[in-house]
Amino acid sequence: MWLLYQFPLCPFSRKLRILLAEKGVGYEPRRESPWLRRDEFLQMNPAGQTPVMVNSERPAALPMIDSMAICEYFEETVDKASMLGGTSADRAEIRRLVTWFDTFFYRDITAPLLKERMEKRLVLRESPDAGRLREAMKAAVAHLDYTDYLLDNRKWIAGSTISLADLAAAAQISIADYLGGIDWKSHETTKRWYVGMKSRPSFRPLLAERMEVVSPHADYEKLDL
Ligand SMILES: N[C@@H](CCC(=O)N[C@@H](CS)C(=O)NCC(=O)O)C(=O)O
Repeated sequence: MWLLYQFPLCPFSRKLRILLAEKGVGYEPRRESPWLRRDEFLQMNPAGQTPVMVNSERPAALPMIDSMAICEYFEETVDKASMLGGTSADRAEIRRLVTWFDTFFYRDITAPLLKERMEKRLVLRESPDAGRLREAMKAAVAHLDYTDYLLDNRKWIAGSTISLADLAAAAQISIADYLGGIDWKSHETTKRWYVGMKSRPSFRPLLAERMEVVSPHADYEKLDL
């Protein structure tokens, strides 16, 4: 049995969980709060980050660390629902956009929202910084302008078929949306694509999950935003 160490608002774990569901790979989610820096978790992953995946039937095997490395492992070992397919050029574009969302969208939007709206409340017991929240929401507008542009020119984020880039984008956007960082007005193209992502059986169950002390806005799970 695969064990997945994660927490409900980790966008990297969410991307991986959508992939696992698309591929029909079963796993047991294990709640891990990286900010607690638990010794047993640090022994598994010295970087102290989620997600981490472990095969409980192979205790001698190394834990799998880093969402992209884990996604690539399942791409290579499970044929169903390829999310990194096509030509070498197609795969380069998919990887570019996964990096775009995992690095830039996370840095500019998801990470500051998690810090201000989740970590400060749950761990630091401080009020959020309104200026930082405003900056993250402004950055979200610029990022959604870019996803609008991509989706105006292609069917899916990285090309003509759904790929890991769509999973990475939907994971980051959904956590930002949970934390109230997305204004859907004037982003009709991305909104239509996101409603399609939300209605996938691989994604819907994740939208029902909640993080203690932080609730999403009323329309977060709705398909008619
Ligand atoms: N590159 C890593 C990033 C993982 C990551 O940043 N996880 C966050 C939670 S969403 C974390 O564990 N942060 C705690 C820390 O960096 O100490 C991946 O793709 O798995």
